[in-house]
Amino acid sequence: MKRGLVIDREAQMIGVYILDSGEIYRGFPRKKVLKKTKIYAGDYVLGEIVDSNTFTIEDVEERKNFLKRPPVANVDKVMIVATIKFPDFDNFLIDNLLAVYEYLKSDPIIVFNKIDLLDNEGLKELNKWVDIYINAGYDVLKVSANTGEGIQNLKNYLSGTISVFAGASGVGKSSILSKLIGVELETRDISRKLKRGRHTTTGVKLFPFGDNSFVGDTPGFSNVDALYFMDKREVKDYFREFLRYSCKYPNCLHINEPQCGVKEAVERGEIALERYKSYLRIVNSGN
Ligand SMILES: Nc1nc2c(ncn2[C@@H]2O[C@H](COP(=O)(O)OP(=O)(O)OP(=O)(O)O)[C@@H](O)[C@H]2O)c(=O)[nH]1
Ligand SMILES: [Mg+2]
Ligand SMILES: [Zn+2]
Repeated sequence: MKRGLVIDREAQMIGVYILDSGEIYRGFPRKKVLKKTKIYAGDYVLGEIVDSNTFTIEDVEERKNFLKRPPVANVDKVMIVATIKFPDFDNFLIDNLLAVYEYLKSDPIIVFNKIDLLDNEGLKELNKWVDIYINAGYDVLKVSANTGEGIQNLKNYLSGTISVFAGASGVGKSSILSKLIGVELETRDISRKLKRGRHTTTGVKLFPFGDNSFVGDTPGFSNVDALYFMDKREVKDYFREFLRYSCKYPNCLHINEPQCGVKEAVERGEIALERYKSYLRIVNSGN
């Protein structure tokens, strides 16, 4: 049997990318498969090529995660795109997105875009936030979709992964997507075979690029409230840097409790005050 990745999922359409050859087929799941599970973009499937267009899906591998927004399985990285200017940086939104995607068992990273627009003051601001998020334990990349700066580095970073975008409107998600895949889209019409029977664009497509890397075309959350997903007592578990400290009380919410390792770390400057303020704002919004 051959192993493939579902890269196009929409209505009755299943596009399967064969992992060792890069060929694309239309997938038809056996009845026994449909009985067992739905099929999503990002699913790894096993099956047989039966003719030049058709791949019968005999099995779907267990998923490591599933994002509902967008509906993609096995997401390795969520690129949370942000800008310092145009639009202004919104750290509270970023902190919510980081918590939510971590909660959804994907690995969020931060991609600062539009660095071409920054003057010296803007660059200082950028570096301040980069330090804060690196210290918190997140990977941070700096790019410009306009000049192409940092794009090759981003490609290398994403090599071999399935990734999707999230982040506010206007930060440049679509622009980065076309930079990542642009050339290949022109030279290789990956969706030609799959277009027959396409209806409205409610589905998700994963675009192959680089070295067995795939990126989703449908962005996830542009705005999100962590308490929509989790109880306020759980939020602390999704601020990565908090997990390095221990407190007198195992259920410490790091608010008013005595001998709180997290508050002490904030006082010592080891945890950024900006992050801690976001945490309090999330937790206090849930009363
Ligand atoms: N100067 C500069 N402009 C950029 C850059 N990236 C994107 N833009 C511009 O920013 C605007 C918004 O970019 P999009 O890629 O549409 O942003 P988006 O995140 O997809 O926005 P939504 O689809 O509304 O969520 C466009 O006018 C882009 O040309 C960049 O690196 N530098
Ligand atoms: Mg867009
Ligand atoms: Zn505490």
